[in-house]
Amino acid sequence: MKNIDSYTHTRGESIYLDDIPVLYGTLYAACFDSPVAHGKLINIDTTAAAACDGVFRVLTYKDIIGENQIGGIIQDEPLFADHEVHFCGMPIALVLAETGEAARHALKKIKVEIEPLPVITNPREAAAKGELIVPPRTFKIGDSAAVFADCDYVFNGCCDTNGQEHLYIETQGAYAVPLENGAIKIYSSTQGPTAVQRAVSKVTGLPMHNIEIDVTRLGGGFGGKEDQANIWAAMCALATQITRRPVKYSLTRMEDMRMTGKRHPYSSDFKIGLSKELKILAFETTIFQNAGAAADLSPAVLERSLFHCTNTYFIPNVTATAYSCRTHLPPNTAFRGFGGPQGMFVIEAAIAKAADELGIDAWQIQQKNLLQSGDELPYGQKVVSEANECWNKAFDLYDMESIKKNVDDFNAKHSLHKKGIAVMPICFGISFTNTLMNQARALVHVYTDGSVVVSTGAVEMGQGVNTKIAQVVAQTFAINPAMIKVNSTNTYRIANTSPSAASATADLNGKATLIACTAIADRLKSIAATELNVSVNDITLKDECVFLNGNKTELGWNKLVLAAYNKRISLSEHGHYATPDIYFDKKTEKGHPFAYHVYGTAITEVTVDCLRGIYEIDSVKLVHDFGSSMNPLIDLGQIEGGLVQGIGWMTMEEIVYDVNGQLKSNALSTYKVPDIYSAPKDIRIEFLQTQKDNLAIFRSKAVGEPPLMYGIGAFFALRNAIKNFNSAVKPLFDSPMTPEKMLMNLYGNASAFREINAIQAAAH
Ligand code: LUZ
Ligand code: MOS
Repeated sequence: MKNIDSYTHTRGESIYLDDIPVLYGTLYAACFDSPVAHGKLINIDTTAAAACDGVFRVLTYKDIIGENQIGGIIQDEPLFADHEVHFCGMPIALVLAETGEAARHALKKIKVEIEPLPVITNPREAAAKGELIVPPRTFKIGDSAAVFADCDYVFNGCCDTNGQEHLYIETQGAYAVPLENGAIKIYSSTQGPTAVQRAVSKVTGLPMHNIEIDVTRLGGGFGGKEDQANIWAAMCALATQITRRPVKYSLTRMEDMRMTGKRHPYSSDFKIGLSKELKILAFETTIFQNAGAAADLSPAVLERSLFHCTNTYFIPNVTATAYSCRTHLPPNTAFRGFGGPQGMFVIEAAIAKAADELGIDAWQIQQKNLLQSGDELPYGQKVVSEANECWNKAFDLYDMESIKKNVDDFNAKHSLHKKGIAVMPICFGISFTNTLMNQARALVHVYTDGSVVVSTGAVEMGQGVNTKIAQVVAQTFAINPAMIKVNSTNTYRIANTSPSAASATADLNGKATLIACTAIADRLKSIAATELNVSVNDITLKDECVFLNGNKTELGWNKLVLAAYNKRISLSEHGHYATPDIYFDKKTEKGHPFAYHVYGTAITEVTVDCLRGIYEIDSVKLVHDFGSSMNPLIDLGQIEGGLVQGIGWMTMEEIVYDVNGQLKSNALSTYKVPDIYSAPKDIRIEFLQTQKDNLAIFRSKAVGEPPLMYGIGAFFALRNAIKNFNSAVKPLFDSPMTPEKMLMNLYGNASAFREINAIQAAAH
């Protein structure tokens, strides 16, 4: 089935937040944010701003009616700075004006007096000073310390991954509208309508039932709107509460890049022990997460890094410890993969290090340690593995032997261009790691003309979830998708939603939809049995008709629906789904947190111009474990998008904060994201079609996040190309591999780049 949004998308008619027609009297908001990363806030002077043309009012923390608090997991994040600022970009005041231009003009007239305090931007420095968001956590299986003594080879090292800007095409924003009796309706560009409702409730002091959140769709989320949409919605709601006027705030790109958190940068140490046969016997890692100035989702992200610290390998002895470190950067947040990619980079770096030292290809080690069904992960879950199936199929189908031979031949012939290859196998756990979040609801109404409307907690953000929801309805009722409308996500129709996140949205909301539709379909079948005077067991719904023992009857869908209505049978249902069989005990750090795992293997080939340091991703050829895809076109789109986003994170996207915590890469002129020219020249995607029973909707495995991690292969392929140019170089495990860093690696000693960076940072 074609994406139900493709018609309006291609015509530019799809409605995003900024397309909602504004009501008469709407005020436009703009936020004044801290120019300093850390300091005492002595004074805020808004008088000149308030006097500007078109300005209606300026709000600060003093105007908050409820609590000045928007922290989710931990209550450590004020909406507006009160006595201290903790990061550059921290909201301090909100200007409300008749136009957006007037509001932004007035921002320049706000004066703040801030007494600077010391700034920390490095997570290791924060940890050394005891600046932790939560106590460290350790996942442990076996006894790594003891086993290292028995290993034939032991290697250690360290690695770094940088942050990543979400760069959703639609920036953050909200539009609040006053309703009667003090209630407020908020249109929000959020992945988590209930999270917004809770934050607004706290800041306004209104009970949740007086706050309606409505989301038609987002122009991208990628995790950036899982929690951080709350801020702008809370600001607009507060402004509406105070002024009783509609208030809209749609951020400019630079406001968005400056004020919102990003993917967490990580810095990690590792130690890996292997046998002569290349079995990984022991692995230890200590990871330092750069959380930024407040918790946001960092503790949950940290947890997912630990869950993925052995990627798709069976390692019998593992000790992994993770620190969430408080720094003076904007609070970092969810980003596709949610700490999983950062955890997986560490084990891949450890394997590459071992391969370097042993003078072999990393894939010889990778292949020998792939998970088999029944293997236990460090957190106690035993897996149903497709790791070897994906790997073997990729090596056969794409003929790894000849890929390698072609690369070797090329490298022998060329001295200034070198190719490199890497294999990136993945294993990603599906479910929110916080078990309670794995629940969802759906509301289905069948109207007397036979048309159907469905509402769920799922937020459409371009990933195609609404199309999948419509497919569930169409399949269960056996009706044409044109008869189905997927309604906006609204907290009055669906309460207590989990955010659309963790790749689990179609699974959770699809299952709730299936439950609701099945209940209605069962009632309709009973009616049909009565009408036809037969047993209900002989009835099926097919082709918009009632079938009796496989034969079409005269009783069509519309007639059946009307018959049920005439008999006063409910044509509506509210379905509730909670993932069965999952649990996790944080005391022992053991359990079965994931409904299932998604596997895959990608082979990446790159060519480096060794004179200039620039490079091309020649191809990424992968085999992906889709289960039984319910929508191959949508799923292919997710694989391509995730892959390219992952490559961007690993190669060209470079977030730069200076030592004062100022974001230097604060616009698209200074922050480079992949475009069509930097995407792989050739992407091949092969389905590993499996019919195994799993908890996915229609056995169609979750596809949102897993493919991002194929992008990690690009880093290691580039690294291998460097070694093919200059075998004396041992490039650092320091992502992203920008062309600049590539050039330094090709010619320098490997640490020259770091030294230059340190000199540059000091000069800022
Ligand atoms: N969000 C969340 C997520 O709250 N919990 C998770 O486990 C998760 N995983 C991936 C992406 N978002
Ligand atoms: Mo996400 S990182 O699934 O919001």
